[in-house]
Amino acid sequence: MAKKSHFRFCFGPWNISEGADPYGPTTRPAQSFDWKLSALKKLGFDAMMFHDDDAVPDIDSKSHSQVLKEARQLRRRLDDAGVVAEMVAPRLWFSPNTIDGAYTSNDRKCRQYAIDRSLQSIDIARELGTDILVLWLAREGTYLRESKSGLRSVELLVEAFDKMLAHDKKIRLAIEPKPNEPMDHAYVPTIGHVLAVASQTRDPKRTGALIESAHCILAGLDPADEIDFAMSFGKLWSVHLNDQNGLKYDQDKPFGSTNLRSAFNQVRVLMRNGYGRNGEFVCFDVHPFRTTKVEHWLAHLDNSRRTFLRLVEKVQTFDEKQAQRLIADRDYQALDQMVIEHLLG
Ligand code: XLS
Ligand code: MG
Repeated sequence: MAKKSHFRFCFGPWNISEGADPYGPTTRPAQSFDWKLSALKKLGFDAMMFHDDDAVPDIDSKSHSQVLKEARQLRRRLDDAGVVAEMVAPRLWFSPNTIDGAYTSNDRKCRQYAIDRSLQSIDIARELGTDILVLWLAREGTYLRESKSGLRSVELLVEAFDKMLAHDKKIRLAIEPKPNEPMDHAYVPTIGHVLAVASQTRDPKRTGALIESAHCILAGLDPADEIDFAMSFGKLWSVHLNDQNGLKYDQDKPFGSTNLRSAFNQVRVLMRNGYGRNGEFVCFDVHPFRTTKVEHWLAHLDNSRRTFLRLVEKVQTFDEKQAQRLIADRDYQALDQMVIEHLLG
């Protein structure tokens, strides 16, 4: 019997997506925010993540005071539903102002737009009661390297982060690295890059990381090792667990869908390092397959959580003593088979 798990779970409204891809339109009709919120409750999740314009739709057409008013209204809806806001993330990849990047755009006015929008997202986060600002640096990179200077881009990133850290003494920046897509090459592709940039900011203690499994795989790295690395610096403040079949477009598959052993190792390091003990949530950044029918629309979220909890049991029942004996004997062949049979059993 598994011991009760302390983990709390989360997803974002964009994870109930409609099936559009670059080659075809949506395959499911859009659902309202209220429908998504009640779906989250029904599935037994505890928190929701928000882009700034998930929290306040059409954000660029509204005044700052109107944005904050709507954020406060959202907070009341969340409180009534008993749901926590896990984070807010400025969506800096849709606007005409972010075509050439946001903080690293070559156009000063566009850089200012990105900073203003980020500072406003911090104000939204405060209204929603979260101290985490997630920064997926979507367009901070290039299609061709000659178009920007990498050194100058790091300076611009640090300047932007410093402004955010100065804007609110409590906010923590959780940078979500990804090596490519939409860009050819991104400037902050891995957790090592995140921590290096964090060390240059005015408050490295408040600058940390969010790890997404698929993004690690796209960088050719092992998500469990990336988790261990971030946690050895006390810097893992959120995770986007999902899966990815090799070096392809960003797939956001259900957790464990492609590589169950990798998923087991991710859960194992999270448990070993006490993830969640300081209030961190387990978030799934997963999408339904395009083929998914409306009646099966939430299965990818429910399944990711089920798989995670099954793997918690697998970690709890893994024979650590036997593993240690095999390690001491340097019998890694037997250790390999032991892991396989444990997962099959
Ligand atoms: C995209 C990212 C995105 C962030 C949130 O690849 O995973 O969904 O998690 O801004
Ligand atoms: Mg993500």
